[in-house]
Amino acid sequence: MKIGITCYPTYGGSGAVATELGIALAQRGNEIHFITYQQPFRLPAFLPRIYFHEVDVGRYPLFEYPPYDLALAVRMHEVVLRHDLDLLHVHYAIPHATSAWIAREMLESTRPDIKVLTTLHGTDITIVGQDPSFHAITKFSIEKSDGLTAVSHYLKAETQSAFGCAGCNIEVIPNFIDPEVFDRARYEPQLRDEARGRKVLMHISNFRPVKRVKDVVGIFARVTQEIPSILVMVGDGPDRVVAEEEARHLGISDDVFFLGKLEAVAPLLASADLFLLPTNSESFGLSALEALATGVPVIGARAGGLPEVVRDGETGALCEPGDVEGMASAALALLKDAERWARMSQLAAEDARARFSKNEVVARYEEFYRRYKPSARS
Ligand code: GMT
Repeated sequence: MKIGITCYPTYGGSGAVATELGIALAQRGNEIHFITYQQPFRLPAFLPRIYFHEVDVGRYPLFEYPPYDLALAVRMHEVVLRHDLDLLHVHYAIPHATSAWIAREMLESTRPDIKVLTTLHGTDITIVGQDPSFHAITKFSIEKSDGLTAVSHYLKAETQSAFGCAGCNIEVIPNFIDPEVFDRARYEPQLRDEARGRKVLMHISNFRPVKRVKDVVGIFARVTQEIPSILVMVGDGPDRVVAEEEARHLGISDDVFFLGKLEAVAPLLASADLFLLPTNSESFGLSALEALATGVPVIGARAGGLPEVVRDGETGALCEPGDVEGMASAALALLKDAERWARMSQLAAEDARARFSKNEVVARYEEFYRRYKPSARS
């Protein structure tokens, strides 16, 4: 199949999933065309059957806000025609599903068979899409998509209730990991100089307010009082300063390491003892899944789709959002019991492989595509 994929190419779960999906689909013989404003961050320079089409937004002094959505629609229209695509698959509803709808309208006379598939990832539904300035267009774009997937059952239900489309046919296809990449046994220990024998707690995110990074620091502060530890913070975003300030305020700055945005997180995860994800409402929690697959138990919030990924009490521990004390207690209990930690670590890696392995999930996407691919095409 020839598939156009649009996503946010920058650091973040939806872009990571879309890019890994495109790479895996190309490895299985499909032709993939990424249509985005820059090369997706997880896409290496060149891979067979993968092509990148940059969206260039024309500038004009009148434009205070250059219309990216329109430039994206024009590029989608052009790539469909030039490369004879079978499908457009967009990740994150806003504005990608809207641009794809415009492109499909533009293709009405030349390629009336082209279908638009949208994967809903999280804040496109739970935050941004519910903002009054975007609600109507998000609802419209969801309803106009030919096929819809959501990364968790939670997100499917949230979409149906927030946009009043109880009958919306949304298929749940979860995010996935490559078991060969997220494999604890594969990597040499990292962070030796930083940890100096202490436990390693880790958090990876885009440091947006919803992630509650201040809570991450708060949980760590309580843990390190009893068990000498370090906190490794990977990623960057608006609340990084909030976390840095909290670490200073609590007098633990020297034990908190901000590493910034890193592409390859698997080797670091392989050196972690616990992963912290206290997000208010995580639709899935790809970083938590990557941690579990690497044998790192997750301490997080019992909210959103995270309980579909982390088995509470078996592969990690979940508390109510904002319950810093509870999460710290759960972390301490686990770190104090080496046998329980080892059992949980093993089960986490096994469970992630059993339910979220790349080959099985990508095959589900292929099966989903086949339902929408123009029938006259081989
Ligand atoms: O929705 C976002 O905040 C952005 C998005 C991203 O690009 O990182 O994250 C969402 O999609 C990920 C991939 O499907 C999920 O793993 C994250 O849980 C989800 N984020 C939220 O729901 C907050």
